Amino acid sequence: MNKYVVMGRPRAGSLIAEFLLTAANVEYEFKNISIDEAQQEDFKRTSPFSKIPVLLCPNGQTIFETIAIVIHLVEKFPLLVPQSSTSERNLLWQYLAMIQTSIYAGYHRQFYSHRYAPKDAAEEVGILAAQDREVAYTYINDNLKPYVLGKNKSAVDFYLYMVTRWDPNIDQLLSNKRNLDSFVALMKEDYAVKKVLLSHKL
Ligand SMILES: N[C@@H](CCC(=O)N[C@@H](CS)C(=O)NCC(=O)O)C(=O)O
Repeated sequence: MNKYVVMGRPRAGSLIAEFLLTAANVEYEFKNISIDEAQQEDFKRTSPFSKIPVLLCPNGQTIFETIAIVIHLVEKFPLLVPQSSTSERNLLWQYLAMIQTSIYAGYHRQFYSHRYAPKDAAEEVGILAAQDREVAYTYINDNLKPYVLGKNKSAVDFYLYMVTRWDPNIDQLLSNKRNLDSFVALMKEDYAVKKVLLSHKL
């Protein structure tokens, strides 16, 4: 059988696909896509905004957009999530959506502010994005027990851990968020996290 191929870059959003495949004990290949390669017409036919991650499935289908990749993987490998039609499952989707729109996209709005507003307003866009992120992180921190869905680790924990890795000032972020601080420490010890980060020498 063909293997999954995760197209991405070592520190980037492709980590979530690698964490989930590793947690599900599924072999995959990692294909590095440089910024230049992502701009090529060939890659744009697969991912129109030149973004990674892209997941190439064993049947040849490619999937872009992180949330779509996560949904594909949790449907394929149900051990990564609570059963369907449970209240935990509803919370899984809620937190995935929240992390995607407020935190993941928030980092993007801050680090690439010039893409979202004219020069004279770009800095303000970054500040607003950072404020939104703080609201999301504070809410998540208040509800962590010790994982996002309670006592059982699930796919959304890997997602949350991945985005915290991008914070420009992680010490400051965690300084007033005790639960999030403990969560990050727990996730650093996770088997899949350690294996994937080691594979990239991170
Ligand atoms: N909505 C996309 C966003 C993906 C994204 O922003 N990827 C970043 C790397 S983590 C990227 O490719 N950035 C290059 C660029 O924006 O040109 C998703 O969720 O997959």
